Amino acid sequence: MADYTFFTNPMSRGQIARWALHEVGADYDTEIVEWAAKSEAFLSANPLGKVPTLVHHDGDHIHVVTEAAAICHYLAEMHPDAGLLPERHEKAAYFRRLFYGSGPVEQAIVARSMGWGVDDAQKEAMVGFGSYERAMDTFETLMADRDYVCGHRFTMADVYVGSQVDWGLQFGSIPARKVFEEYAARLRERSAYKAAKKIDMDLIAEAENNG
Ligand SMILES: N[C@@H](CCC(=O)N[C@@H](CS)C(=O)NCC(=O)O)C(=O)O
Repeated sequence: MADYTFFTNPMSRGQIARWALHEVGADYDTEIVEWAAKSEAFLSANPLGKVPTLVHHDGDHIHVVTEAAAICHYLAEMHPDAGLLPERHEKAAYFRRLFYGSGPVEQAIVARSMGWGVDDAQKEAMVGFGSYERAMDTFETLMADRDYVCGHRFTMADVYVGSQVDWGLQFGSIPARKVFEEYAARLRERSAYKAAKKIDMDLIAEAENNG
C-alpha cells in the first residue's frame, strides 16, 4: 500500500493537493471520487464528502487530513527534506498568506461567484473578507513586494496561495493584475506543477472522451 490514499476529482480543488504531493515526492494512490457515487471509504474518511481528502497510512497510524491548505502544510511537515517548510523568520509571511488565501480570498471568491454581497457598511464589518474589492486589493498588496509568499524562496504556502491565483486567473474569479499574472507564470514553470497538472488534465480528457 502506498503511504497516502488521495481522494480527489480531477476537476476540483484536488488539483492543489496533487501538486503538493508532487512537490514533496510522496508515494500515493489516487481514488477518484464521482460526485454522484461517493464510496463508503471516502465518506467515512470525510463525512462532508469533499475533496481533496488525504489518508496517511503512517505505520500503525491512520491520519485523515482535509482542507487543501491543511493538506499542503501537513505534507510539508511530513516531508521536511523537501525543504518547503518556512524558516523561523519566514513563518509570519508564510502563515499570514496561507490563512489569508484559505480564509478571506476563498470566501470573497465564493461569495462573488454566488452573487452574495453585503451592501450595508455595518454588516461588511462583520464579514471576514470585508468586501471582494478590499480582499483582492489587500491580496495584491500582500504579494506585490515578493516573488513568493516568503520572499525569494518557494515554500509550500505557494502551492495553496499560488493555486488560488492560478485558478482564479483562469476562471476570472480574481482580477488579472500584473502581480498575480507574474506570480502565476513563475509557479507554472515548476516541474511538480507541470507533472501534477498533466495527470489531472489527462484524467479530465479521458472522462470527456468516455462521457
Ligand atoms: N474547504 C475545502 C473545500 C473543498 C471543496 O469544496 N471541494 C469540492 C470540489 S472543488 C467538492 O468536493 N465538492 C463535492 C461535493 O460537495 O459534493 C478545501 O479547501 O479543501
